Amino acid sequence: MDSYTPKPEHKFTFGLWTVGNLGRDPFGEPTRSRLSPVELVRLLAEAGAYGVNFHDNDLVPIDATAAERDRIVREFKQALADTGLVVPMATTNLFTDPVFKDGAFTSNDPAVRAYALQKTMNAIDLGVELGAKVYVFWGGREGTETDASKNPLDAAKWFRDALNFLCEYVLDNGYDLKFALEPKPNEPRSDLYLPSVGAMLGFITTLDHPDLVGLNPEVAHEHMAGLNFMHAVAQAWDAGKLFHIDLNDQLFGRYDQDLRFGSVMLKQAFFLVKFLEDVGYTGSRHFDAHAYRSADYEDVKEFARGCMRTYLILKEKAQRFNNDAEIQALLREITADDGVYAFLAQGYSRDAAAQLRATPFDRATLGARRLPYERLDQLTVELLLGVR
Ligand code: GCO
Ligand code: MN
Ligand code: MN
Repeated sequence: MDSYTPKPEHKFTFGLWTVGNLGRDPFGEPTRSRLSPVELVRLLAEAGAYGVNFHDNDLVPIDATAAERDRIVREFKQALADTGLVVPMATTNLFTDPVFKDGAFTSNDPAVRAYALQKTMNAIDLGVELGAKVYVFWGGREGTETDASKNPLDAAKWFRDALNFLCEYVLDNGYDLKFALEPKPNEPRSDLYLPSVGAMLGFITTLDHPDLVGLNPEVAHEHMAGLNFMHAVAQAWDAGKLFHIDLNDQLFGRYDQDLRFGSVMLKQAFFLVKFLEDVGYTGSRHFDAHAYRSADYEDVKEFARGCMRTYLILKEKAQRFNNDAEIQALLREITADDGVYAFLAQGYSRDAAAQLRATPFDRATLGARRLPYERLDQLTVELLLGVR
């Protein structure tokens, strides 16, 4: 037990599909044998996780009979009770089965769109039964290879209709559940609709119940698009839409890597953790990552421990940053405000505009202002490297 030991209050969660990933890739067969949901719950409990999330079919196979479903859910609930793990989030698999080869809610086939709705209603019931308060929508196949195949306006309408229908379903059933949309730019489709956090935020404003719908941003997905993930998270937070978060790691310009949190872009991970802790984000810290294909299940456990441990180390580094006298002095210098422009704080008024027009500005002095960002960044790097 050290200060980097995960505790329930840290809200570290993993999907069944993360530690349960079999190590399959487009070029290779599985390298790990399949563990049952109950075995995965035990593995996560041993690693120190707080919660476990799932797609409907991670838990209940797509062809299960009602009796099989009931037995699986009963055994899973028992494993949760035995280990103390909870289920904060659930989601639907709308991408594995060939029926979804052209998308689910945005399939060109109205029967597939209807089936996707029915599957999601059932999966929402399952998630709520197990305690989920957040329901994620990752549109894994909501996209195209050729734009000859689909009009993006039709796709937007179908996706909107589906979310409106499902919001009503949640309200009609009195469920305490919010939706979190997860954007991704591509993979497995060539192009996915609503590819970034910003795109999703814009889309949500077009829904019938925008208050019920927020974001589940993922590190890897914004990195795949070459974007600054922390900035995207900040925008979602600013809009009151950071309902959930998928933590992992990913180099720019690569295929979807789903690496252990903080394992490659350490500085970005640091600023992300610092942001989440500074603003007081209270939702799940969900790790949507996979162990290397070379890992056995002992190493998978190390992978899970590593995600949480790195988060907690970075959290401590963020506190250190906030308490570092030299860093804080530099920040005070950079953000110094003598109050001269306080008249702009209330926004526009005729008086404020008149006062602003009458204010002289010395551009040369303003342009010559000292901004010691090199020093600040070097101090940050030294702090991260452990010599500060
Ligand atoms: C991916 C996605 C998924 C989703 C998951 C939950 O790139 O495969 O990140 O892992 O997060 O389907 O909806
Ligand atoms: Mn992903
Ligand atoms: Mn994800």
